[in-house]
Amino acid sequence: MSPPVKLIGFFGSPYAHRAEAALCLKGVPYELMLEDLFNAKSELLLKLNPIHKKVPVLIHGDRAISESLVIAEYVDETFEGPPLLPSDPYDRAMARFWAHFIENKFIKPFFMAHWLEEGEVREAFVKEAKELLPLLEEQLKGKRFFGGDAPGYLDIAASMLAPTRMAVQEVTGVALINDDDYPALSQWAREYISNEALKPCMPDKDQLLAYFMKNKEMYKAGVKAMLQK
Ligand SMILES: N[C@@H](CCC(=O)N[C@@H](CS)C(=O)NCC(=O)O)C(=O)O
Repeated sequence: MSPPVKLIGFFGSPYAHRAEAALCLKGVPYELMLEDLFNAKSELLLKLNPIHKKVPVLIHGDRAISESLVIAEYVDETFEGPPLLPSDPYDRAMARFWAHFIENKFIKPFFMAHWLEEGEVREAFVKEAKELLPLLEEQLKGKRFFGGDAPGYLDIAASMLAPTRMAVQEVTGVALINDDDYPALSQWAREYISNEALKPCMPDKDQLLAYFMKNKEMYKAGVKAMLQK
């Protein structure tokens, strides 16, 4: 029997959602342990992720794994259930390539464009995001999900463009992803949030909206501070 699975997460964290999504898609039961990141981090989080001190952390028996995409791959390789990564080595490499693209090239300009105040700096990020978005749109051509007919590893990697992006878009009024410019990405996001297998771990839309509304100023200040580093 497989040891119990626990996940240290945080409501509103798109990274924690990735780990939950991997567990949900594989049909792995897990206990969610929510951190209060705005106050004190738990001793457990600090002990299990001493290097980054961030959520998510997956606990599988006496093992702990950090980093959302590393967790997704671990979950895929460890548990039975529908594969998250493609079986063909080239397709697998491509899924990892685009996940890397999202992580290291796309997320920053895209979310900076949402949270920054109007100005030249924001405009530069908007321009960059608009240059990159067609590349993701292209990946969805003729497919419901990045992974094909069902969500997989790349959908998990891109998942912050679904529930998180939709809430952030509503709170900031910035709509870079919209039906006119990016119909495939827009439709994908709707399919993602309403996917049956993902339902148990999909954050409640109103709660997510309330979370970003409440913390709007903190996010705005956070992105400004990131630029000054
Ligand atoms: N690269 C990490 C990022 C995780 C991350 O940034 N988590 C945030 C919550 S969304 C966190 O724990 N922040 C706490 C902190 O920065 O101290 C991953 O993919 O898991």
